[in-house]
Amino acid sequence: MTTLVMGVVNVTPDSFSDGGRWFSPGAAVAHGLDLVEQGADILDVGGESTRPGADRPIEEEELHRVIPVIRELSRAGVRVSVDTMRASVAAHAVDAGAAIVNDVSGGLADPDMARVVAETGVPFVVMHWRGHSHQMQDRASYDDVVGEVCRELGERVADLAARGVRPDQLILDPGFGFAKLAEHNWSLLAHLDAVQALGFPVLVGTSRKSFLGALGVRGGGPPRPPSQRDVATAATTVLAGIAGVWGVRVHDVASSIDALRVVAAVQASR
Ligand code: PMM
Repeated sequence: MTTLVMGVVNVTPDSFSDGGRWFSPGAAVAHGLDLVEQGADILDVGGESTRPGADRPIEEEELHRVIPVIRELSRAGVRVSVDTMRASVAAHAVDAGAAIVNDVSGGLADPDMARVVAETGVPFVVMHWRGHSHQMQDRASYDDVVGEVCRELGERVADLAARGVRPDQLILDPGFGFAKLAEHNWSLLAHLDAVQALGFPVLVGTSRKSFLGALGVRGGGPPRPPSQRDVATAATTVLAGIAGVWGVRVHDVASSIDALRVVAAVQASR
């Protein structure tokens, strides 16, 4: 099984790495089609920035941002996921053609999300989450980050199953950068096998995150800007590919496609 590449289409004015670049529907669709051209298997369309401290858009604004883009990309034959914490947005997105719901809160932010996911029957990405962006970094405290993330994801699985979501709908994501310090992200990347051992497909979303920007920066200097984190991101894609995860969620699709080609070529030569 080869690892899938999910290209990020943020239709937001304020996402940490590309906020504002693809904010009009036309620009977002063109960018998405470009990512598909580069080899993306799935496009993840989101209308809410989750960077630390970001304000949430109201529901109407989120719908206004994502639905036209999802409709047009789906019509063009693209497999689209909707990146949302709102059940109503997920439901409208599936109506507009989205084939996957990606919820960074794993169904915790909106009590109605489990019902919508159960009723639509689409795959559901359950990310490890400990709270909204203004509070999450206060909750980045662990004795054993790998054990605790796995336990908390397991609790989400049990809760969603109890609300009628089929286990075969679930994809788990350890939530890089969400209530995590750099050391926590590195531990999770080193132990993807523990997350996989929960028995579900796993999605890895390290792309351009600040723990990568801190690499090689000495003496507390400023991190490298997101635009200079794609080589490090591709290196994490190699690790994810070797681990055999289901998918990686990335901004720069071309470099992750190449990274996975390297993994495939090495594996074919064993
Ligand atoms: N990260 C972001 C947004 N959505 N979804 C999943 N499943 N996993 C992630 O790690 C994830 C996500 C934040 O990054 P962005 O601002 O570049 O979209």
